[in-house]
Amino acid sequence: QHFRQYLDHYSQYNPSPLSMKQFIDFGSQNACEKTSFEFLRKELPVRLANIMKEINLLPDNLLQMPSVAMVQGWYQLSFKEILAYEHADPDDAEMLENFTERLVKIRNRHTNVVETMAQGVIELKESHGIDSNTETRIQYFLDRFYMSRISIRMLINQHTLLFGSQLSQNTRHIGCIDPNCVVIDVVKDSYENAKFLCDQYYLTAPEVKITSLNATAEEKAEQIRMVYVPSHLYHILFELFKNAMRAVVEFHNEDVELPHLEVMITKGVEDVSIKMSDKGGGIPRSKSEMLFHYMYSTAPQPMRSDNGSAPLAGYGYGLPLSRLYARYFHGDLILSSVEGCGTDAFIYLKLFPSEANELLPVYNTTASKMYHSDTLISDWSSPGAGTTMSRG
Ligand code: W6P
Repeated sequence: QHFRQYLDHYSQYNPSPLSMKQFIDFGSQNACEKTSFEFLRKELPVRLANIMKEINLLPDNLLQMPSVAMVQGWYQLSFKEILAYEHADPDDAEMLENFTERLVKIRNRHTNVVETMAQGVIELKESHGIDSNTETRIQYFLDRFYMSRISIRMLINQHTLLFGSQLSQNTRHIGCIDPNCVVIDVVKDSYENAKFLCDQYYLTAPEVKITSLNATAEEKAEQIRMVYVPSHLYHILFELFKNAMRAVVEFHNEDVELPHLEVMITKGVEDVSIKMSDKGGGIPRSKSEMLFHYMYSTAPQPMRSDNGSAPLAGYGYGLPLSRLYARYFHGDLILSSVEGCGTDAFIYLKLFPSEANELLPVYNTTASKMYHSDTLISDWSSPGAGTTMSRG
């Protein structure tokens, strides 16, 4: 079969990260479908091949889990489907239309990848168990795998929104990018929706106090806008709000009044920073790192409430995925907790569209080494390990 050769070939190219500016420029100057097509028919196979090579390096017993095999199958099929356009004539209008429809089908095929991979990890845990080396490697893989997925969906979304059948000419958006994203609107929207869930689950929810500081503007109260993907920011904020609300309600379950959440939005020279503070009792430092562990989140199956509704937060991939969304355009998400008091969450987003580049995993020898067992032996002491001769 030629499939392996194509995989080897395309995986040798590095993915080409685009900046927010490039996405914008591309989408505004009477967007050219032909150019977009020519870029994607190479770039999508490159990004797919790069991550498929890493899937191949996963431990055998994980690869053999039915859910993981299924995800791998979707990737192989989509890879082949895009390769079919390798020699297509870019001036063929019918073919271009067909390509766009194909992208929509591919996007739909991959809708449940996150849940399905999570299921695969559960399957592995139940059938073989997961040692700490395997856990480290799966954490490393999932961060890269989901980041790759975010980036591929971004490319597909831009192409299908700009050139698809349902043209969205009337909005000020460029594809899924809002060049004038009003940050406080996304904060309020995500707060209201998290509050709705919180009210439903706990019959109460904390209020929020939002402050805004446009530090570089003449008028410090001026509305803070930036170039961003509102759906990504919403995803991050919604997740943080749910976690903060749960902490506050559960920590103050006997109290009549709940302490407010506080959100501060600041626009500096380089960054838009959003700080969300809760007085939900915080978490011990020993557990704070685990908030971003897929494995930790995967462990207990979420408790369902009496009416079957999902719990407000926790035990999901919400936080690790939110951090990936923040990092995707070279921002970040940092949690800082004070046990006994509360938690601050900081979202940092790059303001300059030319510096907000996609952050993409690259398949190379460094990446490949992460999947080989002999690299992960700790070179710091662990308590009680002194009597064991450990030389790796
Ligand atoms: C907590 C734990 C957490 C995670 C994410 C955001 C806020 C909070 N608060 O106690």
